[in-house]
Amino acid sequence: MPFQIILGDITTLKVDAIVNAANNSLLGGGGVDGAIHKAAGSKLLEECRTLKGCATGDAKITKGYKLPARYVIHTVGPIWEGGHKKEEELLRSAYRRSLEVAKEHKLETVAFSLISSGAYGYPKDQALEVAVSEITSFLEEHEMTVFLVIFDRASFHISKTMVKQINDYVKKKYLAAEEVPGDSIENASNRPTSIKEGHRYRNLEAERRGMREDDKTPHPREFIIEESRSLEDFLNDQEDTFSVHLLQLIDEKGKSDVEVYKRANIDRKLFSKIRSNPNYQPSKATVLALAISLKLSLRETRRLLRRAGYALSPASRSDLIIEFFLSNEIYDIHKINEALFYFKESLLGA
Ligand code: AR6
Repeated sequence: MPFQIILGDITTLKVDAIVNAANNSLLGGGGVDGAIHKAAGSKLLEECRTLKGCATGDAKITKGYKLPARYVIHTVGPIWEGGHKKEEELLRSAYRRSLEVAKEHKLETVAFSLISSGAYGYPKDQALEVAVSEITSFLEEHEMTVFLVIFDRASFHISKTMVKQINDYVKKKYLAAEEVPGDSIENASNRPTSIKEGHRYRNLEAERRGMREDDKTPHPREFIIEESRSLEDFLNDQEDTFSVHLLQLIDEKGKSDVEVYKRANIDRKLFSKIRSNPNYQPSKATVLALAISLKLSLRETRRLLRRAGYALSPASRSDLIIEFFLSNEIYDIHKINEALFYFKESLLGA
């Protein structure tokens, strides 16, 4: 995966470079800066002294000394002063400059701490948003593997509204799967799920029965129609392999390969394996990442999953979280991965 959010201590990572949240003097401090200097040993401070400080929003590189990482990129994020002192611009610049320095040194794996989100007081959810958007937009143009290292899960924040919406959705779907008499979990996962999707099926039925479109009366036929279609799909699905079906979808959607693997957060090598091997067996996480990248509907996603021998289950919280995003047509893999990380589920991608 070109971009990954991981939990851990940045000083233990064996990568080409770790990015330090330093101050303008570059002479060490508390937080992650203190931890990095402690783990690297006094030679790091000696080299930092030769650098003559660093402006806020800029980045400078040193060797890693006793660290498992070969280099340390020292960047200085802004101190949060309420949001009207160009904090966002400066924080974006800190990420961008660090990545540019990494590129200049031909580094392939870089791990960032969440700059400014500790002693410098930048609100953690906003700091995360800036980090993800700057790193991922850089990765659209460059090949590199970038980790965003979260030190403790409790300090990982995503929007409260999003958390509530996901919780409500998961609860509703999970209970629905349990409550319908004679209904199996499998059938429940084939029902219309989002407001939009449910509405489309209701409209279909309303039309068939000569009713008004806004008639909200639930009708059992909705489910029967969906189920019988699924059987048809199932039989059709026996014809092509996952890879063949995926390539067809890419053509139909008019996307380029690069667009598809970048938006799926999977690396180029993996994508070319899938492309060149018609019998390639992907992981479920890869299939879902590709479905999101192609902006497939829930129904299309289920078909693609089936080609690879998988299904979405209403008994799996991770599947329901992904379903929440698909049914609401939110096709940003990084947003989905942030939510999965928040809920302690595995991330999508390779
Ligand atoms: N690994 C990964 N992340 C860590 C680690 C670690 N070992 N330790 C802390 N963090 P901060 P800032 C996280 O305060 O806000 C220093 O004194 C931490 O949970 O280190 O940019 C400098 O010298 C938080 O999310 O950096 C500056 O004076 C994130 O790293 C000032 O602090 C950043 O927190 C910079 O403040």
